Amino acid sequence: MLTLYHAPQSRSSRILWLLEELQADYEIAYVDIPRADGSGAADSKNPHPDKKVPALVHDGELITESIAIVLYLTDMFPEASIGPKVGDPGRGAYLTWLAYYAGVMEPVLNHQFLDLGDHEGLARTFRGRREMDKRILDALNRSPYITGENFTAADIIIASLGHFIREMLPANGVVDAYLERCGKRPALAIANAKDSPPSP
Ligand SMILES: N[C@@H](CCC(=O)N[C@@H](CS)C(=O)NCC(=O)O)C(=O)O
Repeated sequence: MLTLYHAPQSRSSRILWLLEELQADYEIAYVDIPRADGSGAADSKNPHPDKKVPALVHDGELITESIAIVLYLTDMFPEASIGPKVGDPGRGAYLTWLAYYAGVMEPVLNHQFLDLGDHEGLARTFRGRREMDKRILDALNRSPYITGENFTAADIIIASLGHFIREMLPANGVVDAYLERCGKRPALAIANAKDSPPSP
């Protein structure tokens, strides 16, 4: 059994989208989290060690960190063909974009949106927004999806950023078209309908 610990309109929303793409049999455990506006609170029901979302439990095993969850799930459902397997063409690009998101895009975007200023050490480690935008534009000018010709779970991660806050991705028509293309996925509409707890 798969259980997603989920808080609406958060980083776990993209895992909901992924589970729908995979046509997985899963249940949602809605949990509360502290929100930036001061509402919400840590939820004792949440098994995440930091009480964050997403958290996934599979037959008693806990998986945290969005990218670990993405890889765990696409490896678990290879028939959905949205995560190239070991030995498949495109596996390298898939791993690269997932790791680039967690290791570079998250820090660069957080730094920018929290207005933390420039530091030479940050540029050395992560580069910056200009380089990040170029990587994304180079990829999307080459092909319709971030890793190539086919939609993968890496698109769920990257497109979700732009669906949530458009300014997180480069201001460019190629990206607008990409967000529209990904936004039309039927699985996303199903996930969006589940993105809030059922009314009591
Ligand atoms: N690196 C983590 C980040 C998870 C995260 O920060 N989630 C936010 C929601 S968008 C959260 O749970 N915040 C609650 C808190 O900080 O206590 C991942 O990608 O899974």
